Amino acid sequence: MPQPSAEAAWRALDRARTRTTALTDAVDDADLVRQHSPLMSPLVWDLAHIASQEEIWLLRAVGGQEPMRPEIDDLYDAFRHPRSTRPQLPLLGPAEARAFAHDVRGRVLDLLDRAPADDPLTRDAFAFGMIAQHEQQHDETMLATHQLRAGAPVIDAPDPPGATDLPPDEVVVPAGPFTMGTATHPWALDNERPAHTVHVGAFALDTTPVTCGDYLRFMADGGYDDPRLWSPEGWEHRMRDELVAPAFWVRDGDGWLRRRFGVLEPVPPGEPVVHVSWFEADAYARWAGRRLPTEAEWEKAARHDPATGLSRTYPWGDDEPTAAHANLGQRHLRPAAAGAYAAGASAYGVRQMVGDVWEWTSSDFGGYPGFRAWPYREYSEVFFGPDYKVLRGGSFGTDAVACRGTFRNWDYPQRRQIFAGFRTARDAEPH
Ligand code: AVJ
Ligand code: FE
Repeated sequence: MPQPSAEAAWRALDRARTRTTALTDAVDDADLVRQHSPLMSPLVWDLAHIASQEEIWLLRAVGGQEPMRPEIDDLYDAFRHPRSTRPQLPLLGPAEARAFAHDVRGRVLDLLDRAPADDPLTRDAFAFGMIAQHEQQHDETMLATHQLRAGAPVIDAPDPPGATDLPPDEVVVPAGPFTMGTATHPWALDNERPAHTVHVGAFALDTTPVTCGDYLRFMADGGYDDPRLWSPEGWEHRMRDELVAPAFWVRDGDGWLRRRFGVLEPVPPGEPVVHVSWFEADAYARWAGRRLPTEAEWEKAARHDPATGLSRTYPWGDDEPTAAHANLGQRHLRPAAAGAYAAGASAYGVRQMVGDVWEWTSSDFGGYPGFRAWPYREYSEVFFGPDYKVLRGGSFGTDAVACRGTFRNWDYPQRRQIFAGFRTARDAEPH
């Protein structure tokens, strides 16, 4: 299997730690150990869990070292303790967690420094890339925890670029095969492999994610009050949780405001809607006379280049994402307006597939034909089945190292705390 270079892996680890430090230093110790929502861990758990996974996969598995603190393994095993119960555990305190993370990273540096270029270590560079992605995934989770915390703002970022031009509402992707997944991307995780050919029927896809303005029309048209627009489970969820708007929206007279990282602001009509569940996205699509795209449709529209017949790494090609391509990496703390990032368009002219908001697809999470769990079943395989829906494309809170045209995320269809939005599709006549 192709390997990321050890140097690239090191840069990615370093960038992840800068972000972890910023997210955990932004709040005081009381806030670090507090549980801001039963859906989330205290931030101090994420911090020590990041270090614990790094110790297990880099120092023990790659470096052959003895466990540093075997007695804490259990506390940071995500499968032993659900998020809601983590505050009750005898967790490392803020100072201890920071010291543990610092110690582990120091030893990882030593390991890399001592390894000659042809050492098996550099052949194991995938493990370093996997751990960099793991830390960044938890950084995005910690960013979602920041969004859930009450109180004055503690993080800030400049606004993203605006829309340049509005593309046509939808594009048609003709029927035909494309290559889904990857056999060669050095950072790809097990669920992105192997590459395989999928035949996709003709479909039309929104060129941008659904905006808050679009979503307000669904709300104003009684979308939340019409059970015919919802799946049975979705309607149950809407009734039980008394949903009337996306998460973090606050009524303001006849209109709506939204709370974003501690700031109350008008709902921006031109910006992709975020913090909606799969059930809400599904109901909106039905209201619009459309449907959510399947995962294969999403990936074909993002990656397939009809001129070459090949699948690209990113919608725009194989170049690494820059600030001109996509809203990634917590450079901004909100999605960019629909119609931004013309340079990030796919071969079919679809915009903002990578970055801005995770996009719900209609597909359940499963393994591709020939899937092999690697290096551990608990990364993906244990989640396969009808309980989880696939999300694609990454959000403004996703780092580039954990985002590409093949990257797959998944969550329960009722979840709204993640940075998730959607776009819609419809069947198209074959020509
Ligand atoms: C891929 C985002 C669903 O956060 O549960 C973190 C990533 N896996 N630690 C998650 C993950 C193990 C995972 N998601
Ligand atoms: Fe984890």
